[in-house]
Amino acid sequence: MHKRIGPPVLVALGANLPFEGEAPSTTLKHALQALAKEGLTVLAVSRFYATPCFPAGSGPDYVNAAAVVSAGEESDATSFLATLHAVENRFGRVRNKRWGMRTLDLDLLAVGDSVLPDAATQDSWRALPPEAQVRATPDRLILPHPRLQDRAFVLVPLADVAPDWVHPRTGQTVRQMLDALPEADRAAVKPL
Ligand code: A4P
Ligand code: MG
Repeated sequence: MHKRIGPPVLVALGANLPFEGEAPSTTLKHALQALAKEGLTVLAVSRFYATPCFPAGSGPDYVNAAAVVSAGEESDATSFLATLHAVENRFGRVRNKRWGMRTLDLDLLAVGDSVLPDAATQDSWRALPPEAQVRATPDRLILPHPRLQDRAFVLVPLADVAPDWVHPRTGQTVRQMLDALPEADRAAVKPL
């Protein structure tokens, strides 16, 4: 019997604090193994990158990476996010401050070309001005991840594994989104 692959699921990984004495890059490797144990098939993993903390000066540098995973037929976006949160918790993630330092952050960037909860809501989160981004935290899953197109620390790793993925609302590929960022942002993301 054929196992259906389902839509590609794009995941961003980040960490900027050690967990149980292990460096962030080790935590990311273990997190990828944990996703596989949760039944996800890890199809591709980007290089690992050292990236300056955003907002600037708010903590140590991050290690960031991206992965393409598949859940076969079990491709419900909400259960993906629950799986990511379960793995974050296992690696010591404490949610105290939004955009705060963390031992592990797993964000769901996209599930194929799904737009959630609907196009108008995704558009309004994507268009949020920077001042409002700091204050507003979504209380439900937004797909694609609303800040995906803004961040070199997401797009540079993602371009390793899914350069031709097309944003379902803007029509831009990962490569095009990356090219639209300031050169200084791209240059600050360095392979480990
Ligand atoms: N949520 C809605 N949509 C999504 C989605 N597509 N993926 C909800 C993940 N979560 C989503 O997330 C806050 C709320 O957003 C949750 O209730 C979730 O259901 P969170 O993971 O609890 O909190 P967070 O991680 O602090 O917020 P967020 O928005 O994920 O933070 P960011 O935007 O990921 O920023 N600098 C560098 N260099 N590298 C980094 O990786 N990461 C952050 C975190 C800040 N600075 C960084 C990095
Ligand atoms: Mg997060």
